[in-house]
Amino acid sequence: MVGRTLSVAAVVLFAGSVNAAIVDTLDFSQGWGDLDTRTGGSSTLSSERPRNGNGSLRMAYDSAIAGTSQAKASVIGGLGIGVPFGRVGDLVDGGSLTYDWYRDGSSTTVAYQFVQIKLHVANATGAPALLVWEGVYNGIANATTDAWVDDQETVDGNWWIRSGGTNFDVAGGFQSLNWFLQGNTVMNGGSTSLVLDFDTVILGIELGVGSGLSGTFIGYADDVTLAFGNGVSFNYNFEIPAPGAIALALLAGVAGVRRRR
Ligand SMILES: [Ca+2]
Ligand SMILES: [Ca+2]
Repeated sequence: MVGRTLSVAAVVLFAGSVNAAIVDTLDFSQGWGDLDTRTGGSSTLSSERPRNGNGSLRMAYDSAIAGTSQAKASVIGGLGIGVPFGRVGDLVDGGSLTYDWYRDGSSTTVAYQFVQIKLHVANATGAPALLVWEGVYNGIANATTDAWVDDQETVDGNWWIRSGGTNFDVAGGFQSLNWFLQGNTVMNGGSTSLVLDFDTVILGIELGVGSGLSGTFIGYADDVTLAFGNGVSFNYNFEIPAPGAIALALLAGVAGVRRRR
């Protein structure tokens, strides 16, 4: 119920606005931070494959360290605890969710793997679920390597849902966002997926790779754009801090140390 109240406030606050942000730290101070990167995996801001500036989000793992069932890198972005970006319905209705991705050719994991995108959502009762878009379920059997793929569109594709601790990535479970909003559910064993509705809101955007895959992976993502059909949009450009900013931060740190003495 709290989530629903906040959603109304947020829609009013951001109506018709374009919210573009540079993300050059993953400590959540700019909304983005580590969610579930595990031992043997890493999620960092990197200058190795810059995009729209001096950097991008680098995600990597090595299942020899992580273990195949654990190999994972994952970050999440949001507006704050319980503050929604907007309604999934307004995303489906003329909106778009895009990002740029890059798979390094040195990766040894299965050829369809690249950084994937997920939406953390809550239905009208506040119950949470995860909606997952993966290239392999959207006609990408072999990921492009050593080149950026620009503005990967996802909204019109196939998604699957995770709720109540169960992945519903089973036959019949790969559906449009609109199909889920209509209240349709998926069965997996004795579990049924959460019922979503047209008041379902987006609370977070996750970028990640893994788990469950063996081998090594190095990839990048950038230029995440969440645009609703009502004109509200959010854009995130992953960058590394400019040298001046690093120097200032170090000076501030030194000053802080001195003050504490
Ligand atoms: Ca960038
Ligand atoms: Ca782009």
